[in-house]
Amino acid sequence: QPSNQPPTLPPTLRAEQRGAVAVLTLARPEKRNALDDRTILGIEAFFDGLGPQVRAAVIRAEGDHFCAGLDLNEMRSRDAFEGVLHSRMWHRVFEKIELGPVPVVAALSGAVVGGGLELAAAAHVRVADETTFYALPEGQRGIFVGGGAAVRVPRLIGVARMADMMLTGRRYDARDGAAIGLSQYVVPAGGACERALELAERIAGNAPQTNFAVVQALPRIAEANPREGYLLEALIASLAQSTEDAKGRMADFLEGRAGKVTDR
Ligand code: 1HE
Repeated sequence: QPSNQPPTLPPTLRAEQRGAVAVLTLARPEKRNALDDRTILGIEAFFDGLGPQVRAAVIRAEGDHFCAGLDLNEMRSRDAFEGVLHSRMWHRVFEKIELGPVPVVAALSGAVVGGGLELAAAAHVRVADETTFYALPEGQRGIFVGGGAAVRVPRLIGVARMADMMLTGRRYDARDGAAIGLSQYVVPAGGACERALELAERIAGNAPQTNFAVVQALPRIAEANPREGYLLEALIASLAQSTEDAKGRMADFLEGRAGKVTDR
């Protein structure tokens, strides 16, 4: 249950509030922000604890690398069933990002690999700086993705490109990654966080019913049978446009008080 008390986070994470934007920082640069269990559970606590004042979130990282993926030290000591439970824990936590209360922007740099790409893929908008590179080294380590990549990465780049990354160890740099859909933005080195915050502030200024529809409804509609998808789209569209908020925003435009799409 969200409360005004900030959640207790492990030392590998830091949270701060910037206006309506909640910022989560991966703070384990000495291990390239490798994700151990306490960090995954801390990410869950952060998203569970977002209060009603939060309208958007940013995930960023300290150091040169966004995230080196699963902490390989913890992997050695898991048996098969524990492995299933561990993977399901990642699924649960990353679903709280993807289908959580607010849109999430990820600020990427350096390595976005393995579980790091899985984490980034759960966000709604990815901003990569020019140092960013993507890889799925699971193929080289003799393992498989387990944090949702087999579902989310093909949505971004297709099965064939993901298979190539895993089979051949192919890396994509920031520009090629953006071209195939791994990020929506590429910015100069060191600029990802600032741009992510700008975008998050813009998102936070949207109508909450629109952000809700984009986060909760859009991915489900896109994957639904089209017959159900069109109906769900109609229901959500009607719900959004019948709010006082939407009526006010449309009147603002018609009466010359709101920006045009050419203004940005
Ligand atoms: C780690 C990890 C890690 C770094 N688990 N400790 N992910 C990988 O296979 C990627 C592994 N990492 C790398 O390829 C490189 O570390 C990087 C390209 C990300 C960065 O290179 P570099 O030269 O800047 O750093 P480094 O010297 O390799 O690493 C610095 C330290 O971080 C070092 O520890 P130290 O105690 O010797 O200083 C590394 O051991 C440690 N480190 N990455 C543990 N991943 C739910 S399924 C998901 C499956 C996966 O994610 S598999 C992919 C795992």
